[in-house]
Amino acid sequence: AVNDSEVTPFSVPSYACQRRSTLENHNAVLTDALSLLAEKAELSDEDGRGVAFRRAAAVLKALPSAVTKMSQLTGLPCLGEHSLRVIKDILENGASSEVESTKESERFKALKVLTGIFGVGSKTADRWIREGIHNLQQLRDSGQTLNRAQQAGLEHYDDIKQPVSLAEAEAIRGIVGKAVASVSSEAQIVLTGGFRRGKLTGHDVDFLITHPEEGSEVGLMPKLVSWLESRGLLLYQKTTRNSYLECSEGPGRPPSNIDRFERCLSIFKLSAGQTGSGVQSEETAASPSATERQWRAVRVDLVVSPISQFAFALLGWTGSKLFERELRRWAGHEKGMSLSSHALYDSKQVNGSKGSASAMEEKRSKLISCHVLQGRYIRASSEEEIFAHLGLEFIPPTERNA
Ligand code: TTP
Ligand code: MN
Ligand code: MN
Ligand code: MN
Repeated sequence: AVNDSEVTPFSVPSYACQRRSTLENHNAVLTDALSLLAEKAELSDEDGRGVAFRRAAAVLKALPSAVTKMSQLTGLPCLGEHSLRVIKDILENGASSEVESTKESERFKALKVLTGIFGVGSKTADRWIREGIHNLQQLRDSGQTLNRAQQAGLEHYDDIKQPVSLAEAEAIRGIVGKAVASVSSEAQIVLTGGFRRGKLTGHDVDFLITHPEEGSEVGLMPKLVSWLESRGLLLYQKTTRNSYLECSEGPGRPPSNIDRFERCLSIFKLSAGQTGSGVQSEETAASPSATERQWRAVRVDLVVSPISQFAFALLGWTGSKLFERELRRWAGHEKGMSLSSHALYDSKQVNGSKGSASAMEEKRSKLISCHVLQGRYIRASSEEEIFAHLGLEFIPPTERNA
């Protein structure tokens, strides 16, 4: 055994967007525990705490080998008192009491089941739990009014909770690609989300669609949805139109974190024949009916972006969610810039002056910029350019699995 004085502490940069996070994880037991606590916090509307656990988990994911001693963690960023306590518990006792009791908690289990229904968020789930609804049967029996998304979510619950395989994602890529080509000969489509990061399974399939000629992307989504619907390929869809130019403060407003692209959240009907093999193998079938019928339901997200915003949209929709959050935090805190899935805005370049503005000046310029464009928008036509503008080394999609 190595004694503590010989232990070399690990070292990683503070922001996840400064690190290369592959899918390889030498600390899965620890990161699973911290992720579960993050999930509990998020389901309890404690977002700050959730992010803290997500950041701690991401730091452990980035380590080159398994943590065996607390002393190896000295000096690592983002490991708060609470996360360290959980890690220590696991290293010393093989498990964290807090994690174990969370897993057993009726409230946590109910929140997981209910928010697992497409269209149900933590607020709705919480209300239902307070009304005594803890599972799907109780929800069905309750006579609760469900919106269209929730009805579809409940109906296809077993299929949707089943992970989507890469083969299924590729099959859907083929179908959506054909649909896009049919409605516009020049429109382009890319697979984004977890599959672009090299994941072999996902909870859904994400696509970004654009057109090489600015403005020609307008109207693509309704045509695409009609094409798919007329062929019976959609079990559910809800399209939200682009609202980027509707911000009350006008175009001078620095971009917010919420993106406003035209998007379609859908549930696809994927036939067994389309994946080239059976939809589900006998062993993994959720229910007999899932093998008898020759199709399964798959969540698919479609987003349309104008070409001028494509690089930002691609970066924003590739994830991971924590990587995105860290990019925006880096931009804001370290560079005085504001990054969204639409644009990069340099708020410190007021009247052409360079150098870092004081906090007061920055606050003032942000207030003014609601009315007059003070900073400047930075153009970029590739992800590489965006990283360069942010003063970051380029991290390819497969290394954004923070
Ligand atoms: P998700 O599809 O939720 O996540 P994922 O693809 O990384 O993981 P999974 O395999 O479980 O599907 O989101 C993909 C990316 O899209 C994520 O980086 C954040 C981004 N995104 C937005 O920008 N706006 C949104 O409203 C949503 C839901 C996601
Ligand atoms: Mn390794
Ligand atoms: Mn996804
Ligand atoms: Mn998605």
